[in-house]
Amino acid sequence: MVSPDQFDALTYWTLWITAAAMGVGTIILYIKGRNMDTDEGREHAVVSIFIPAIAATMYLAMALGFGVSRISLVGGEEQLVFWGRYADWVITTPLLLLDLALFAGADRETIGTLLGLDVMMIVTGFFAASSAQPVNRYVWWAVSTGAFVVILYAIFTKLPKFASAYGDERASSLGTLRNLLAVLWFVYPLLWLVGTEGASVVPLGVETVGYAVLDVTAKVVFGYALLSSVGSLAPRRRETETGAGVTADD
Ligand code: RET
Repeated sequence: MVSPDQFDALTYWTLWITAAAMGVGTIILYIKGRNMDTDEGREHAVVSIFIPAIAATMYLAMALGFGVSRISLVGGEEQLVFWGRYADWVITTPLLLLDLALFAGADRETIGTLLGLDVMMIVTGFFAASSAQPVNRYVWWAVSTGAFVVILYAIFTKLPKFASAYGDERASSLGTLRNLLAVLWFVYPLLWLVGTEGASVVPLGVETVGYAVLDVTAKVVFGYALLSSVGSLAPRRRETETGAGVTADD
């Protein structure tokens, strides 16, 4: 835990504004989600709404200085670890991939593989950010990027095959959503490298703004686009009659 008065003004205010923006994003997706009139739509709404809600909590934690630690590097330099980001991402990035994979109609094996790789990517990214030995930071970065490359490979090669089985329209919407996700996600490891966790070419305030813009887009804009696509397509599954023959004990 650090005292937030140690942040520069840009970092401090960006954390607060993003916490509020994620709160607003949660409400927007909640309103959008309430209008989903299929089981499938409601399923996506639950997944999508939790994503900015979790981020709002973790941004609040960072703004209060709770989600941030200070470590000493082997060379004697001090390093801030914004572990709140990793706590956010380790839950929200698997949910984002789940949202996309469910949209494609992927099987459990593919969903499990994607989510497992994703957790590995974020956990090893956290090891990168927390390593005291500078060279080890890059070793972990490379391991994390390895997992990321396999995720990209899977969403570009496997998901389209599943989506095509449900028609051209779903396949084309999947392509658009997948490209949006891939472009946004691709920037994270690069920002990490140039930011204070890596080469420190970019100062903390700019890095914080960069992550904030990426996070809001990858969660709220992506979530809204996904729910809109779900709403405009025919459901993948046959709808069960609400509640018919189903009890809470089933
Ligand atoms: C790190 C650093 C180590 C290498 C790699 C990374 C990738 C992070 C990604 C994060 C995505 C976050 C999202 C948040 C949504 O709001 C951990 C930065 C590969 C891809 C989408």
